[in-house]
Amino acid sequence: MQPTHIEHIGIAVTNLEESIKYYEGVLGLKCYAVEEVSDQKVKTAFFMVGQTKIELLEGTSEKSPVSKFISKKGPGIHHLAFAMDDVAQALNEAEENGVKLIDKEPRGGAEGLRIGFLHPKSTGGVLTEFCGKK
Ligand code: CMX
Repeated sequence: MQPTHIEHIGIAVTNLEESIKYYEGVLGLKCYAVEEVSDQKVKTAFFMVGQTKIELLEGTSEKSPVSKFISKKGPGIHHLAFAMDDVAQALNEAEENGVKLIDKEPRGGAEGLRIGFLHPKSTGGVLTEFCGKK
């Protein structure tokens, strides 16, 4: 597989609106979209820095992986997403290399992208996402 770039850095936040104020007011970035991804139980806000995206994530229910993460570790960096030309193929290759997958098949994520997660216990503690158009 060949990741083309870091597609985004996912950051878990307790309050999306408050966090947007920091990224816009202090860092001078522009929030270009807010989107709820019901499948993932999150509300997201996006900023571009060069070709890398920052994705703020607020859980929409106590069962959200993001809410669970914050209750255990507090807010902060939640995951790293690599852009892949073919997410399904990249997931298969990771599994062939002994990585435990959270998603065996790509599923729908924010911005209409196909996404799939690798388990942090197989990736040196970093929740890792592959994302792309297919
Ligand atoms: N980064 C690193 N480690 C993490 C983690 C994260 N984001 N989330 C959980 N872990 C660790 C926990 O610390 C815990 O480690 P210990 O056993 O050493 O304590 C272990 O993984 C298990 O965690 P848990 O709290 O018991 O949670 P679950 O096993 O129920 O779920 C995970 C963990 C990663 C499988 C789940 O969060 C998941 O499926 N994540 C992928 C989906 C997701 O995060 N969606 C939100 C973003 C969506 C988007 O970007 O659009």
